[in-house]
Formats: sequence, structure tokens, C-alpha cells
Amino acid sequence: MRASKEVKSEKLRVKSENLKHKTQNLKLTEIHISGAEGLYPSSEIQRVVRKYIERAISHPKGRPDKIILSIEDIKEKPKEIQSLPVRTVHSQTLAEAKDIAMKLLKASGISEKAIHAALRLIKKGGLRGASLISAEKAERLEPEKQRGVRVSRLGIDASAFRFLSLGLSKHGINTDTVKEALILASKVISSKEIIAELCISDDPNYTTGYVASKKFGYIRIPHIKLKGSKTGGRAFFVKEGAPVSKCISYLEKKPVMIKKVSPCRGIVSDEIINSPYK
Ligand code: WAQ
Ligand code: MG
Repeated sequence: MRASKEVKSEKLRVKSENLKHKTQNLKLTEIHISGAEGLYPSSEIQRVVRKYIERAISHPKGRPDKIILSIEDIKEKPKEIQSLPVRTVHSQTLAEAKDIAMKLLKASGISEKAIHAALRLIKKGGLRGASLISAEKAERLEPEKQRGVRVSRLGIDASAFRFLSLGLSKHGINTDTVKEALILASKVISSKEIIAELCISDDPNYTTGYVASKKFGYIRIPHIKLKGSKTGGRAFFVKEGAPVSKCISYLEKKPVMIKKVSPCRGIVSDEIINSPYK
């Protein structure tokens, strides 16, 4: 599902040689409001479509004037993976949150240059997908820079879903937002070419983001953005020199299902850098 709306471009060009013949040139640009994707058994289609439409028309970023739904029959048997383990750090300010994100990414092997590039791109916002950034040299790797790479064909089977919901509810975080983000991050990190991900929501009311990596798992970071900000985004850090088209094809096309759930913990007060998962 993809919901968007057209808005008048802020640049209002006024051509005026004399005031009587003033023409205004208003350009319309399409902005992305929300998106969602998943892998479901065919018996679930009606329910999921209803849920996606409900989400598209009640998004805090505004009401869309276009909703595109596409449904595909996936023939390939999904690859089965385990969800990343979940933890939340104790951060109370934007500065603290950024500091923790920085430390986690550096400890996962991402250069400072690449982390800064990711933060800059996410702050700018506007992408429908994620940007791919090389882990050392900080090069932007995705061919369509306006769009980014959209992860798709991902899901969780019914029994793993129940197990995950139970694990998250023990810590008061059993929400669609957390589950969807965890499913996405688990697929992203299962890609051979990707080392880590940084995510900040574009929902103005949602200020918790995360860093996911093979080393630390899924680490939730409260206050990674200020309330009210509509910009957010995702950056995937790719191993320097890894094959980019293979990586994109995995993220967009390879069906991947979570079959097993890793432990879900609550807020961890210990120094997280000293307790990698692997
Ligand atoms: N593939 C690639 N990028 C995506 C996708 C996707 N399927 N979906 C969203 N994005 C990008 C896009 O640029 C969005 O603007 C940005 O991510 C943020 O998306 O555990 O809600 O759906 O409490 O706003 C984090 C949860 C929630 C943390 C993240 O992201 C927690 C969230 P949103
Ligand atoms: Mg959002």
C-alpha cells in the first residue's frame, strides 16, 4: 500500500513585467504519506487490505488524495529467519539518543562519516524508502535517490507472531509500529551485504527510533527526534565493496518470513556497548 498527496510547491514563482499581467506558476509535487507491505496467506487478504486502507486514511501526516494497493501471488518459498533480539536503551534527550546511536553504529563497524551522512539524509526526509550508504566511504549506493529502496515481501508466521506479541507485551511495547519495524529490521539485517540500520519514524508523534545490527540486535532508542517533526527515514549501511544490485534485489524481491523469535527484553540500564548479542 502506498498513500500520497499532491501539494503546491512552496516556491511560488511570480512573473511580473507589469502588475496587470501577473502569472503564477504553481508546481504540484507529490509527497509520501504512508506505506506498508507484508506477506500473508490468501485467506488474510481481505482483513489486511481493510487494515491498510484504514491506516492510509488516518495517518497523522495528513489525508492522502491517492492510495495505491498492489497484491501479488508469490510463488517462491520464503526464506525462514529468526527475529532480532529486542532491547531498549535509557535515553532522555535528543543529544543522549544521538550519542547512543553513534556509539552503537561505530561499535558495529560503521565510519563516523557514514553515520553523519545517514543522519543528514534522515533529517532531510522525504524518501519513500531507505537510502543505502557504504559503511566506510559513506557513498550513496541506491540508483533511485528520490525514492530510496523499499523493503518488501516480508512477514511473520502466525505462531511466531503470537510469541512475539507475548514477549513485547511484557514490556508494554506490543504495538503494530514496533512489530512492523522489528520484522523489517530482521529482514534487512539478514541480508549478507548489510551491517546495520538506523531508523527514525516520520510520524510527528513517534519519537523512538532504533539501531539494528548483526552485532547488537534491535536496539530501541527513545527521544531520537523532537516531537512534532514530520521528517524521518531509514539508512542501511552496506559493507564497503559489496554487490549493490544483489543487495537491492534481496531487500525488494526475496520473500522472507520470520519463523522463530529471539528474546525481547525491556529497558537495559547496563552499558549496552559492552553487551553485544553476538
Ligand atoms: N522499506 C524501506 N524504507 C522504508 C520502508 C520500507 N518498507 N517503510 C518505511 N521506510 C522509510 C521511509 O523513508 C519512511 O519515511 C521512514 O522509513 C520511516 O517510516 O521499536 O514507524 O513507517 O518503537 O514512519 C520505529 C519503531 C518505527 C521503534 C519506525 O517508521 C520502536 C516507523 P515509518
Ligand atoms: Mg510513518
